[in-house]
Amino acid sequence: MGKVKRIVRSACRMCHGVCQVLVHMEGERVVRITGDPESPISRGYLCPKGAASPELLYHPDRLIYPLRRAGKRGENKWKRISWEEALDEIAHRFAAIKAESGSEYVAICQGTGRPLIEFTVRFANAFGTPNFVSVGHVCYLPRVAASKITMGQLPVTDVYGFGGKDPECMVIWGCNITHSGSADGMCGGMIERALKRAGKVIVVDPRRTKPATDATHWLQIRPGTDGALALALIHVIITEGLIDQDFVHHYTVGYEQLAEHIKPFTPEWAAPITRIPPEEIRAAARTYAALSPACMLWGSATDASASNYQTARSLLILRALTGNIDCPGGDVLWVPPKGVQQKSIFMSYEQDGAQFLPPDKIGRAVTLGKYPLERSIHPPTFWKSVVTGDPYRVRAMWIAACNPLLSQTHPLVIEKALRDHLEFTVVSEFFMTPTAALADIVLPSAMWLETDDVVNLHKIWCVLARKKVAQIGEVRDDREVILALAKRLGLEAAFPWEDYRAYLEWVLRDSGMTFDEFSDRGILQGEMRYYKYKVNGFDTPSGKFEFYSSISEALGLSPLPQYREPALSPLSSPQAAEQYPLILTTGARSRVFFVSEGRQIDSLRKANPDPIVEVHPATAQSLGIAEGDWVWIETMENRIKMRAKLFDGIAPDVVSAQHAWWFPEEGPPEYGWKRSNVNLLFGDTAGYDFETGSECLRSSLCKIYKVEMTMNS
Ligand SMILES: Nc1nc2c(c(=O)[nH]1)N[C@H]1C(S)=C(S)[C@@H](COP(=O)(O)OP(=O)(O)OC[C@H]3O[C@@H](n4cnc5c(=O)[nH]c(N)nc54)[C@H](O)[C@@H]3O)O[C@H]1N2
Ligand SMILES: Nc1nc2c(c(=O)[nH]1)N[C@H]1C(S)=C(S)[C@@H](COP(=O)(O)OP(=O)(O)OC[C@H]3O[C@@H](n4cnc5c(=O)[nH]c(N)nc54)[C@H](O)[C@@H]3O)O[C@H]1N2
Ligand code: SF4
Ligand SMILES: [Mo]
Repeated sequence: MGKVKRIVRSACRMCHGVCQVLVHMEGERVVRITGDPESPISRGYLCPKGAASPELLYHPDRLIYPLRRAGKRGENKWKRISWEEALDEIAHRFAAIKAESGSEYVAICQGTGRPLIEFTVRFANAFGTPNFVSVGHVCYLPRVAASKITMGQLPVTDVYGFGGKDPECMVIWGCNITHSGSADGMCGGMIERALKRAGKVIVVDPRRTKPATDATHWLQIRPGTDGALALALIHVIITEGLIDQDFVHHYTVGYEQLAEHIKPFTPEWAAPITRIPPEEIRAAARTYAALSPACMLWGSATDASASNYQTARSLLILRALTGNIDCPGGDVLWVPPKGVQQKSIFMSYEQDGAQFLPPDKIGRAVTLGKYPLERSIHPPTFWKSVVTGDPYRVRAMWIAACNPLLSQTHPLVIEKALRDHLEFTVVSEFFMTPTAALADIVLPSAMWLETDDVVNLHKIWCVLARKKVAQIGEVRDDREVILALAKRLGLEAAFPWEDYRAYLEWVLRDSGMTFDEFSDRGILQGEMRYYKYKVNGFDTPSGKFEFYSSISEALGLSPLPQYREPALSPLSSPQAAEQYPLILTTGARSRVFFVSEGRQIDSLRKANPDPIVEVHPATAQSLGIAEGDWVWIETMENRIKMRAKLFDGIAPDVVSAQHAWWFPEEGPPEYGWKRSNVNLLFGDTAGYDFETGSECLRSSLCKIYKVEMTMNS
């Protein structure tokens, strides 16, 4: 007799997670994932990563039991232990270090936003450690900080048509989610649809992306100079009188100062910096200002830059000058669904558990933080402190959902910290990774098909239901693990829930629904209201949109937007550029991999088998490089190997390299992580943005040359 077939509606999370999907089951087995055509948030969209979910679920290399190190660090000798043993040992070690040295001697590290963040941040706060290490300085948080400070909340592109209007003009600024699938709670499929409907499209990208090919204006910017372009656009809009008078007059402060400040930033000033001709800058500014509504989709390209906060402020100012804030088809402040606890730290500053931090630990005395806009600890600063012991040496660490050896800069320092200096490291993971290989305890985590959830990480106008349909080995949802650990450490005040299910019920408590009822509905939507600022003002000190930022000023930062040239560039360091004549941008997303993930998943790896660096054909020819050749990419810090892909949609002196490459098939201890890891190319030479600690991952200097095939190479 055949197995019973059924379909479960759920929500994918092979990336940050935004799409509603149908999980096709045969008996207890997940056989296929398809997009859910009835979903209002993703309307049937599915990318290759989502489709590969069953391959991850059933992958033979998955971690399925807790492991304790049995040999030397990195020797790949492990002993299977029970969850009880693992949790007892972790609790015992963390508590002992807290008693002996202080709670700040235990650090928590998490990578990009994933559901567990609502508990890792809370756990760090409850335990009392300020040392929460995250990649926020180069991803998303600079935009969140700029938005919070300038207008109270992060504006999001309104492409769903709730207000009865589609965007007439769309700006796609350093973002490529129609290719990668999704970011920041936006679905690439929905953007594709909106692009087709929009009259005009402006793309700001050094690479000719798909939307750039079809755009009204493609501004092929020199990497790292977005801040200059933004200032010039502001200049044109103000000097040509293209502003939305009503919005600017009634709902903003500091227009006079901005207009004065912006005078020198002409298109002629910006052209040699950005390499965009002044007339193109003017034309794009006029298009953006003339069409209404216009929205702007921004991405991580401006985050990993020398002045990310200032650039984000400029991009907010452009939206405000043109009156595109909180209007149908513009950039809106979503109204979340009623009755659902906003557990996302991006929505509610209370929910991150800050209230549990002991008052004496809020100050900066014991933190390793040093940047005024930092909400978590700057990774390069952190890892160096572990190696040098300056100002003190953290003793234990819990790395949950992060692969710092691949995703962070200074990986050789990180390796040394993990191998030689940390006394006790726990890693929660799906697979053994180069990072997990250096841990003392490895915990197996549940992937999305193995967990129930109320999904509202980046989703703003809706929450989605995710359903547990499978269970491999002894994997557990990370939040279940954190709850169990919190109990052992006496942190019930911060974690009052009996178990993970009780937590989900609490999240829905005021909605009048149980998790099962919610799960049947699949989605809960907020009721969108536009122009809320007309009634409530903006959540800023002045109650208005702040062109002139009072909070920036109070923090000692420039209250009006600025541009800073990256420290390594043909303009700022011409001598270095003689030796390293190419501009290197890294980390443009692969469609099939999520950062360092997916390299062991066959269907995905087939689509992108090797690490790729895009090179202009003329440059390749002059260097004797052919399509598919292995080349060295060398910076002042190090060199790595990738395969050249010839692409005439990039400037001749710019190359774009994929990030986070390792080779699971090569096995422990290193899994080939030192061969093609782009983050080996970044060190201290470029310095850090003094406001956020950001690193210029999108604009550095390099040279490339062909790998001579010898026996050793
Ligand atoms: N050079 C360069 N470096 C970059 C970037 C760049 O553009 N250029 N981008 C930066 C950006 S924007 C980001 S956000 C960071 C991302 O950095 P990371 O977050 O470290 O990246 P990932 O490789 O996606 O995730 C790390 C690990 O988390 C595991 N994982 C996934 N989901 C879960 C889960 O639910 N539980 C647990 N326990 N583990 C899970 C995966 O198996 C993976 O090994 O990288 C940054 N690094
Ligand atoms: N498939 C897939 N999806 C992902 C991820 C993934 O790894 N794979 N990662 C997730 C994460 S953590 C993030 S943060 C988001 C990031 O997603 P996005 O914000 O879309 O960022 P990227 O794809 O990294 O880069 C977008 C564009 O920026 C361009 N770019 C490079 N340098 C510059 C520059 O200096 N200025 C400008 N204006 N543009 C530049 C690149 O050419 C690229 O086309 O995606 C998320 N979604
Ligand atoms: S974009 Fe993300 S949520 Fe959507 S199908 Fe792809 S991996 Fe899943
Ligand atoms: Mo990110």
